[in-house]
Amino acid sequence: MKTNIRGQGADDRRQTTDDRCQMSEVRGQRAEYAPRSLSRAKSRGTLHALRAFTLVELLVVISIIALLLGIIVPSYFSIREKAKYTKAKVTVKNLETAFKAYLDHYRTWPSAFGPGTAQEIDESVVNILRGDKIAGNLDGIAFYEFETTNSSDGALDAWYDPYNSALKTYYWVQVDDNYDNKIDLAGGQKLYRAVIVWSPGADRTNDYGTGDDVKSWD
Ligand SMILES: [Ca+2]
Ligand SMILES: [Ca+2]
Repeated sequence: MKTNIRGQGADDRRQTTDDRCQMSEVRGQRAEYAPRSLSRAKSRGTLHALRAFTLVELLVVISIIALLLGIIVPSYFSIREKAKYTKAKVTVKNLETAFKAYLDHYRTWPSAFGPGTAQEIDESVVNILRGDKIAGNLDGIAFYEFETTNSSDGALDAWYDPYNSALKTYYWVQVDDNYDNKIDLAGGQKLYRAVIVWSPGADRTNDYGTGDDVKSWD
């Protein structure tokens, strides 16, 4: 009987232990649920905060991009204009050298190079300078290598717009056709040179060596 009582006591203690375990499980479940709920609440808050931050971040990024474009775009056009100026400057110098080489070889200017007034470097001049064996270059010497093989365009300058044929601008030349070692410019200025070459410049207007024209003689 005592044994039974003891056994019953042991059962009671086991039952109590089981109850504690169940309670612990419940607490554990609660403890488990509680952080999940909190986690979800936090997640919602974080998501909300994340969305708000993304919008702010987007505005900041847009502002930075606008600022950078404001710096880069003018720089790009400035660099492009400087590149065209440099190209024109090198070309007028090289063309002047080519005309001088022609004069050194033939000791005279052909009629195609103009009657002493400014003229565009057109097809007839290009054909002679590039080495066509024609009147004006019977030896067929190539004095200059032009970018284009289509001489009908003449010598298009650095500001020529290839996408707008209406904006064709050419290099210009004037030679000392009376061989007095002077070139009389349109404005009355005299230059002690055998030949000068220039580009109309960024305004695409021939200012006869003034304004923004790119000159071979300075
Ligand atoms: Ca002269
Ligand atoms: Ca000009």
